[in-house]
Amino acid sequence: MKCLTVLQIFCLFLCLICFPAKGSAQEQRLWQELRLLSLIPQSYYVTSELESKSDPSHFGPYGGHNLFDNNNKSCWAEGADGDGVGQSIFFNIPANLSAIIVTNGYAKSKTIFRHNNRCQSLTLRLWVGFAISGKSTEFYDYYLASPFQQFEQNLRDTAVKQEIQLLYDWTSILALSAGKDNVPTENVSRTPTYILQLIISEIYKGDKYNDTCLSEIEISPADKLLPIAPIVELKVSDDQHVIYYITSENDKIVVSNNPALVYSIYSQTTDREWFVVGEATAAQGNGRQEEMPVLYNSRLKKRLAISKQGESFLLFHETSKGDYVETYSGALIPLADIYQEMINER
Ligand SMILES: [Ca+2]
Repeated sequence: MKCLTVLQIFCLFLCLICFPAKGSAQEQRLWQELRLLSLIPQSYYVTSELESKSDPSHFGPYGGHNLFDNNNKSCWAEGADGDGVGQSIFFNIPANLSAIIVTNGYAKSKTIFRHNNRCQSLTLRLWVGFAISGKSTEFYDYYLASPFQQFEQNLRDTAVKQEIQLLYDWTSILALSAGKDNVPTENVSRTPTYILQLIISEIYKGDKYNDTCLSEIEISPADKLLPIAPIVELKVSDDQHVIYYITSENDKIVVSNNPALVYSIYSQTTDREWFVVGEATAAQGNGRQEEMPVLYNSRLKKRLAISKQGESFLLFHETSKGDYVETYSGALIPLADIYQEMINER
């Protein structure tokens, strides 16, 4: 048996110094299971929430859904023991996303903002995930995911919106997604999902409660248009049984298809995300068919027959203060409230 000489040992040592990172980084990339509550338009998962409902079919008053409702009067409040440091939210984002906009604390009022903890610093960790085939349930989608890059971001102690630039190396991330590195390939979708995790790492102390809150997370509007193409036209099929829309990418998306009904569109918002349609039964009988005006959201593919006041919806009012739908008697209902109602109906 030949013994290693001092020179050989030295060379081996040099090799270990010079080439350790490349091989080991690939071998050490760990994949673990993550799950997101499957919701339109935003899937998410929170590690805890205040006054949590154990049943996933019901939202708690401070659940993660409040982060994506475009409403500062609702917030996610973590529900762990202590001040909330270490608690986090996961949500999916489009590839190449350059920024998110957050509203810190419980922004409902100045007093409520001060009463509760706010985020002083967040760790923003980007995961690359692949949906696990056949594992989705009614409520959750499961991913095999690996943390890719993370950075720390301080937040100002204010209820005003603040932008966080996402300083990720998307070129490398997209290369990874395309199959480099040891990406899992068995029993997972080939399409990558990008999941952003915000971890509370430091807090501003509330003067009354010890729960850390965050009111809103918005995907930067400029980026939002990338994955979700604008709606250019809302249409009813020639036989009047199908409502669909055409996107700027020329995709045809069916909102409702019901051979028992005939549809006619009464009114729509400028972005065509909301419309009122007259619904009548398709059965041919004697006499005139009554048409019922029904409010629809195109993206959610959901309908709301009558308002809380028990009246029909008719026209839209788009103002600088917000968008409203007018009821038959002239009451104006914020579309943001109806959107929340539709999201809550599971
Ligand atoms: Ca909110």
